[in-house]
Amino acid sequence: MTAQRFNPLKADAHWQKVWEERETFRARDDSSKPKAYILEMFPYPSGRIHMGHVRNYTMGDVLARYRRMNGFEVLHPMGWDAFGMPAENAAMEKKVHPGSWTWDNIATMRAQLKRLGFALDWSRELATCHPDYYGQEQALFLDMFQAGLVYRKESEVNWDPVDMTVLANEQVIDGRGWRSGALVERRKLSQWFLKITEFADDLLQGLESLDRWPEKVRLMQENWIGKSRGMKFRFAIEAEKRGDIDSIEVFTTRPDTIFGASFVALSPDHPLAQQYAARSPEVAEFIARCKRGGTTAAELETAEKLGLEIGEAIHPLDPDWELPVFIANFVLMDYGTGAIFGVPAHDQRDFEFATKYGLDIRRVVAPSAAEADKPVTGEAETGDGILVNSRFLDGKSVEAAKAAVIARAEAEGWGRGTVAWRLRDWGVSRQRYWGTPIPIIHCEACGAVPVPREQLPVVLPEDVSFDVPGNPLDRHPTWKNVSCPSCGGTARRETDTLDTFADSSWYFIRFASQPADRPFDPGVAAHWLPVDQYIGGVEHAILHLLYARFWTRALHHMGQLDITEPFAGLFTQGMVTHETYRSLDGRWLSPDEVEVGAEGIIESATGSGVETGRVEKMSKSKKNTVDPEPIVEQYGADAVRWFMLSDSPPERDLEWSESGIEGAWRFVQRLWRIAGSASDGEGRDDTLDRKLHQTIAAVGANIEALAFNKAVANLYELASAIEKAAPSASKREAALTMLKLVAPMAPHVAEEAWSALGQEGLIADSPWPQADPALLVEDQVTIAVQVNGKLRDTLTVAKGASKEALEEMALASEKVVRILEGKPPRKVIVVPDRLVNLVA
Ligand code: ANZ
Ligand code: ZN
Repeated sequence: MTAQRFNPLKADAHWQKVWEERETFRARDDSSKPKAYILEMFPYPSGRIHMGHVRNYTMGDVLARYRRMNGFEVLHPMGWDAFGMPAENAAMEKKVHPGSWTWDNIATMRAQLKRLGFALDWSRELATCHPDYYGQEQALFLDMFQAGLVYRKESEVNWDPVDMTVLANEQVIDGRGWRSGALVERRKLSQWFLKITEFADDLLQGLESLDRWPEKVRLMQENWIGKSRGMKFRFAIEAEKRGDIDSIEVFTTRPDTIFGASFVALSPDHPLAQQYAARSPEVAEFIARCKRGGTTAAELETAEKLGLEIGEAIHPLDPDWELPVFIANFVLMDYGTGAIFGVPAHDQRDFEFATKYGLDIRRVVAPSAAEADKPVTGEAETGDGILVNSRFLDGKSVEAAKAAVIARAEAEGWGRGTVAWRLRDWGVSRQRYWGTPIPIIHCEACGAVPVPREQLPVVLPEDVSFDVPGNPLDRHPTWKNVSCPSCGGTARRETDTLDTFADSSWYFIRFASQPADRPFDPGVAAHWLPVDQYIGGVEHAILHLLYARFWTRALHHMGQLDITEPFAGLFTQGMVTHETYRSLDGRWLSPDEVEVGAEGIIESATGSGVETGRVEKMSKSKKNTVDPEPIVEQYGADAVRWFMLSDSPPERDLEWSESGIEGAWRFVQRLWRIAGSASDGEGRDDTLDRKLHQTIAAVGANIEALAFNKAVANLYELASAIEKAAPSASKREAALTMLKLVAPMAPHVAEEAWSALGQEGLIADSPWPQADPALLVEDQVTIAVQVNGKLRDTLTVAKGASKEALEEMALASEKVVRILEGKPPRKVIVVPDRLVNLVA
């Protein structure tokens, strides 16, 4: 090797070109090798690649390259989750078309990813905003429509009266529109829904088979689906105040607490509440007041409890027991029956409500019968125990009491045991431009008519403007007004677009197979799926994964796929963090704006002191991001990749530091020097041979376990061992093999050194080295040889030597022979790998 230093600027570009020209990472559908599908969550093209992407894609890349070297045909694709609101916001702010903004970003980010040398099959690149993709999504939507998995229903949305637009929940901040600041209203709109609830049980059951998913993600999914067993029953309304309402049906998961009831409450959206409102302006005003706050479950959880008493109900187990009936803001309409009975002693929301309105707080569950009369104070008691103050239930366990109440209600006919799900059907309608148009045409005469297949894709019109608020599709005359495909009459195109989560619910199938004329080829998709290893952020642990699991099941249900679980293995990586800096007057400063001065960190522009803040997730708002691009230019792709893998376990946060990247750069240079020093030598070096083979085994096992930081540590040790060793055939072999072991992580320096050493072919194409099992055992141990408990000699033997062998060697020791004076010992005690004691 001639060059003293490894030059990443030259080498990176060279090898990236070679891989591209040779199509090294192209996945072949017809390969006879076993398949491995490695996928990282595809990025949103927001503008530039950030460190989180670099970390995520580096991990997937190591695994992909490793699997390839192990004889797998690897599918490792990349694409763009390209629809969504930021593009429309950019359109409004910067007066650019959302499409050109998005495509420019994709071009930038694609180049940035290529610069990192990822082993991706770029021939399969896709962008969800391309008609080739979303047109096929429209076809799948129509398949689901025909299979009865799609329906339309009136549903409430957040309406910004100033921007005249529907807002997502996260765009409502303290009840106001995030952009306009106007008080948000609730409006009813006809919206499209996908029937995810039809698969609720199956989505829950399926979690059990996902043994390569993090436990916490499975639990999050389980809670989101939220299966709860309970009971539905009716409270009769007291006759005098009844009007035309004679009973209220409630849902409970705690029928055991029925004797702890102190009130009944209706959701403000409950039809009965509306009936009361029609009769009473006071009720109508109260309902309007409830709706002014947010109405999501999370908002209600923290909002002040509000109630208005409207009547009296009769306890189903005691005709003389009357309970007040309220309309209460914390009762949701879309859960259970939209009505509850409140048990303040054992439910925190009910406790707060009862405290505010002076209602009874009666204990019905206690740790023991002796504590039956202990008051419940401070907060509700939700723990387990036995029933007290509960008539025929007294003394029963909670579970037994639940069963007893359900049995009695069913026998007497006033209630029944049920199952309730937290999971709601998936509302996919978005009143936005930059999304997949829903392929439906509305006709006065025929209703909702699917766009005929041969007319797909329904392409987004290009000539739109964002100068006026609202959805530009809604005011586009030629796009919107069409004739009915069924009767030919005047009709209008659906102007809602699909939630972008729909786009990411099947992209992994399209990566596996992307014919021009249909969404995918079932045979080819079946070959690649499921994804063997999926890697991404834990922020997608619920919705994205659930929707993708649902979509896969829907396709299975329609006979298009043979699997129900899309991701056999899931890994959620930690975040990339960085110190934060603030000027003395409180401005956040970016790492580029500060430098180390004589007396600590200073602001470069002003020279004044800087307060160093906490280490936090890199974010634009805290200005603690580090742009990967200049770092890659300065240190090269391998150093960046190496640092992303080396410093912390992949599931934990990684703190970006200048010293860390410098250390990685030095190690890349060291690899180069070690490779260069592997001159021809003679003879074997047993210690180095063992170290090498142990490293081969350890690096492989650690990559398989995604413990990349441990694999890196193994390689540091090997590097030191090689540097220390004297020239030998072993040393040369170790240096060459080390290049293969680092190739998945630092592929450019590995290729460059491999070729400089005159090796055949690409290292990326080389087989992964095999560890020799004979060299894996910890080589030698020192055995103490004692005579009558006194140390007389030591033996260096192979680890695991048999008792007989040890005894024989001890007796052959010259020193022992001398002490025993040739006589055989009376007794021999052998502790393998430790000692031999001879009793004379
Ligand atoms: C009586 C009771 C007593 C309750 C008690 C809880 C504790 P999970 O377990 O999450 O399914 N609930 C029912 N429908 C509701 C709605 N539409 N809006 C708000 N709350 C509702 O929650 C079920 C429990 O939440 C139900 O059981 C009901 O209160 C309440 F010690 O009934 B429970
Ligand atoms: Zn028609």
